[in-house]
Amino acid sequence: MARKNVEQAYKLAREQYAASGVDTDAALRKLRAVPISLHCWQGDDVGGFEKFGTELGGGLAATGNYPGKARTPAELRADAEKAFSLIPGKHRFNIHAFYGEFGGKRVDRNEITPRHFQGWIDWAKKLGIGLDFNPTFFSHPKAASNFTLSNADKGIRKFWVEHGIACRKIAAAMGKQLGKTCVTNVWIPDGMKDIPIDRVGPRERLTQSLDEMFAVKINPAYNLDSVEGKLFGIGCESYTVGSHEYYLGYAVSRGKLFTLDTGHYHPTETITDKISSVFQFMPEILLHVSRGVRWDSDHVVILSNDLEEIGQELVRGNFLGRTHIGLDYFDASINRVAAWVIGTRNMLKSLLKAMTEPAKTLRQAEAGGDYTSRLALLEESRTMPLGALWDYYCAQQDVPVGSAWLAEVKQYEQDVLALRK
Ligand code: RNT
Ligand code: ZN
Repeated sequence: MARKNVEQAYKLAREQYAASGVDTDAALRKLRAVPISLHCWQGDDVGGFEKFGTELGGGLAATGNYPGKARTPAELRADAEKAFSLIPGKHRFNIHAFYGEFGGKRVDRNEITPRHFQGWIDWAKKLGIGLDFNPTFFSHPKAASNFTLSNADKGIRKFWVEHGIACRKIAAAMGKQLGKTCVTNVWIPDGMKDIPIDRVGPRERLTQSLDEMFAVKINPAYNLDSVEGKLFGIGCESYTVGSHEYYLGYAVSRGKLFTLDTGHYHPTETITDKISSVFQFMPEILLHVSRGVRWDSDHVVILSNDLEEIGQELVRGNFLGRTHIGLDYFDASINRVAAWVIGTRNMLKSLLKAMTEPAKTLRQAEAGGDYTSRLALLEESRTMPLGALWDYYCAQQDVPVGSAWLAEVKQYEQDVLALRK
């Protein structure tokens, strides 16, 4: 679309929003300040760069065989840069521990150091972005039993505690060198396919392991820890040690962040109503924005009602300053750069939509008991010209407007991805 048309459409839209008391210029400024953390693992189907020969485990499954996935850190970085260039604003990159640069050596998980991530840190510095981090408690021989931090075997438990500590030190190095706080997310696959007799023991051991892992003091300006619960995984349908209630309690009692993954609840349960609830008892949270479809918790994020409601809760509750927004999905059946771009652009659109709802009028209606107006105005606001604001924002941030980004991804596929054989 011609720049002139984008500007004209924005002007008309701005007037329309202003009529309902909404300042769209202010909304765009606000949106500019919200970083989204792009997850490295969409770029290579959660493969990582270790040479252990272990398949993706822990109940995680990336299905599809779209050609061109990144095979090296350099390729993954190039792909991520391509994605960043098609997304308005400044964002972050979220790295899993098994994406370190080990120089062809077999470095075990409890031996990794900031040195193995210096390439990522230097790259992030060059781009002026922050990094986030994750210990990798899966795709490893010592995770084959599906018990890591809650394992009954002392040696295995110790190994994973050491991994967790090593990761927190790496994260601190990232935060320190980049001058941007890193958030480390702890997710473990521990659980059982069939009905357990002992639900207590693993949970007691998990608490002990986490306490040991977090006993090492790290400056919160460099790294913050978060813990992520889950309902079930593939091959782990009957029991998950780190359940929602488990980690909520752990996070509150230990002063940790809590991760809400949108794909980790009952299929009809959303996280919308959880956000303002957990914020009563903790200063900050981490979101893993994903999309559950039947048994899979990790489809590419679309601009669904569910996503819009998350945006609304973050904006209405004034929670953006206390929320770290990360994406978490992996689709190997479509172009992986496109998967990042689609999900991130949708996350941003949901926030922009929330930032431009007629908040004052809606609140007044509710406070005055006029629920008729609340519902009527909310529904009318759905068809406001959000697209015109979004296009203008993209143009302003120098990224492709509308679907023009797709042509760039296709070109990149032809020039770069197709050569990866
Ligand atoms: C798994 C969790 C976890 C992972 C990543 C790869 O169900 O959502 O966040 O997706 O660590
Ligand atoms: Zn997650």
